[in-house]
Amino acid sequence: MSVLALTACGGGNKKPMETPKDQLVHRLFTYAEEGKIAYGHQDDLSYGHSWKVEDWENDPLERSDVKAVTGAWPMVLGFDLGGVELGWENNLDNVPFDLIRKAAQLHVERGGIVTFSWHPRNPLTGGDAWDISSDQVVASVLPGGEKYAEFRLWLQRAADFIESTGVPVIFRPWHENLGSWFWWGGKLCTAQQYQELYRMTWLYFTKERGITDILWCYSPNGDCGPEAYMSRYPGGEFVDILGIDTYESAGAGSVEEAGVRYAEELKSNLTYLNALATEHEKLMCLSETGLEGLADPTWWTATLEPAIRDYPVSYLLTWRNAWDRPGHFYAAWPGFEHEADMKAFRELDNILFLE
Ligand code: BMA
Repeated sequence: MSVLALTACGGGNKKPMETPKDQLVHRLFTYAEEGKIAYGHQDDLSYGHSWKVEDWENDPLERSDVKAVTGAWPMVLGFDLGGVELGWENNLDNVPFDLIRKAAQLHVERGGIVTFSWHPRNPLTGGDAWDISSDQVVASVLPGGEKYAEFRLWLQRAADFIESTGVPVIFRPWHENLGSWFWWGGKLCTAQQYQELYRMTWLYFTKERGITDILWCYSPNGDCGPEAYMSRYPGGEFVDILGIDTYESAGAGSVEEAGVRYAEELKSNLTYLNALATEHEKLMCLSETGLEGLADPTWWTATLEPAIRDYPVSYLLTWRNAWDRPGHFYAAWPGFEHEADMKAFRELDNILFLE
């Protein structure tokens, strides 16, 4: 306990000090209660559409596609830890972990919120997170499995990195667990194995390492219904936020039709998520969403916002603007033909950016 905490507890005041995690939980609950939704963007300070930070040590990390378009940074900054488990210097998308640490710290100092996803490699085959050639991978990392000892080292490296940031973060490991595109996906392990994997991760961080300033986000892919959503839920003790990853996809038909479909799906997902969050007394968020390439000129204000405004979504995160893949972007960038709509989105009263 710190001296400050001791002082706060003294003088007859028995109320324990709020931890950074408590503060973040309260902040997100307040957003939800007030009908506000924080906007987030993956990798925002490290690169954008056709640019990237080269010399992170001497870079103020102020550049951002979102800021260039809207005048403000995203409130939530996402990064991915893929590669940290092997001690890589850069993550799977070539962002240096030292840059990620610096950006996370700066962003919190500026008043923002940080979230980490994790696409770890496949510990059994040596492939990447998308290597689904074996359905024995989760079994292999659980106690008694052939990769258990090695996997503990992976957890250690991930925990070391998160701890080294010194800031509270929203962590959402083992995401999109109902689809079968990651080695921890629906057809690749049983529900019980999945739950053991999630709990083992939580227990290692929380109990073995004492890293308690993490908000744990459970974020299955959407469009599944409440039963499927909860079918792999690790349990209330291990989760702070109920999230959902769901994207608009072009599919057949026009851009307008795709938008209508997405908005309907989103609303039905958020309806059951809201009921579950209320029942389990958890926060809720739209942990990943977006429309790759933003072909819909009014996607932000006419599709996304109307679909989410009536739900207590504490934050939403759109995916990355790849610097080296011109069509792989989920936020507007300066010069993009439909950039005005994202600026209009930022100006809405219920959407929070980082001023
Ligand atoms: C995917 C794509 C990939 C990327 C991965 C992890 O959705 O953006 O290019 O490597 O996320 O960030």
